[in-house]
Amino acid sequence: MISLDPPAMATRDGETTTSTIGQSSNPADYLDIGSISDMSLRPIAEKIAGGKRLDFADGMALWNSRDIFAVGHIANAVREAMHGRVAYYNINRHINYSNICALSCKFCEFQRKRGEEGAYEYDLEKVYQIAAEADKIGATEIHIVGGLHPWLPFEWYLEMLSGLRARFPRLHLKCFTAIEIDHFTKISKLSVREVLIALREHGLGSMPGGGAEVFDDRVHDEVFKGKLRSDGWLNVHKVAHELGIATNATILYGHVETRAERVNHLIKLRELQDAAPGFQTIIPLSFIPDGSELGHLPGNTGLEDMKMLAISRLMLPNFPHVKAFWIMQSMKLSQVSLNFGVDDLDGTVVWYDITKREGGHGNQHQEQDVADIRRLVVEAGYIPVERDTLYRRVIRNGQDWHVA
Ligand code: V47
Repeated sequence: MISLDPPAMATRDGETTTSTIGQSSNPADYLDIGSISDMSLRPIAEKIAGGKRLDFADGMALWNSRDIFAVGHIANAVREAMHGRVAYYNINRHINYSNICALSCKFCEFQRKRGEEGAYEYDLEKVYQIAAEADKIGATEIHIVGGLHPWLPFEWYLEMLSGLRARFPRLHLKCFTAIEIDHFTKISKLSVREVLIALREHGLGSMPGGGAEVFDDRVHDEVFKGKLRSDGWLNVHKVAHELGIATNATILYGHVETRAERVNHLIKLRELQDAAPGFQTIIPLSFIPDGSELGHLPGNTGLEDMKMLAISRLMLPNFPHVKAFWIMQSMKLSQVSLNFGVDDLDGTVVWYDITKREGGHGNQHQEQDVADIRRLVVEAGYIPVERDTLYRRVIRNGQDWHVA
């Protein structure tokens, strides 16, 4: 009989606590270095076995290797040491309250200008109605992000949070990317710290990792000029962590950035996590070209997706979790990614507007059934564990749930 308890829990500094069912928390115990035929990867495996961090050159060696199985094997040694055979998922609901955005990022198929066909904005009642549906079926989290709306005042966002908090006290509110927080500082004339404190007082539970894209000025100017630069994104998350607000991080890969720029992005995240811990999860987002201004680009292959997830696991030992967001990597590849360093499959999602297959004509109803998530996890040889936003185990009886 297998226990559903997480065998090893990662701490913020990347170390693991003792296993609850006697599994080792040492990556060396999961590595078979002799089986790695690509000799350029053996020193990397040795470093991992010795508990050492990888540097930029190691990151590039991983990208340059054609031995995808060895890359996965090394990443999985770290994943198994941190989480054993557990694979997390959550029951959540995304609300994209408006696609009206002051920015015009080339990769973004979601944004519309005021009055443009397809532009929309929800009123508060609509937000509450969606949250009510989620609460009714026993969701644990609402993930709320939107465009940089040019005329909604800061008070609207505060009212949205306090309205949700009052109506649905069980739901964790994971809301607003660093880009939106920066926008709120401009419309409220408050500092980042003051904005975050106000949001928290009104119900903000944690922050998602969106808007990071690629921390590089060249890529920034080519694809998302006008958006907050990397130092601004990192500062918002630093302040959030200092206030005790947990956040996530992303990287949007597979457009105009180089592999070296991806490795640098991961190193910047690792450095911030050292300086101001508070990141829970890295979510590598696979660029979907359909319908965007970069629609001529081919998008990522399956091998590139697997490598990106595995390399994220290896470059970020101080991040407790690596998440595959199945909307972008697909559910099938997300299942495979459990053997490439991934320990979290995100959630049921339900409606998602930001990316849709087939561009603007794709379906926004993108829902994953819990039974299917669990089946895919079990089939891959892992133990499905429902978590809440802060990675605490959820004990569930139908729509009723509580945190272990
Ligand atoms: O910030 C936009 C990205 C992000 C495209 O924190 C695109 O738990 C691919 O951040 N192809 C939003 N990606 C999604 C996001 C997220 C998702 C799931 C979980 C969490 C979390 C965060 O989507 C945006 C942007 O980086 N994005 N357009 C595109 N065409």
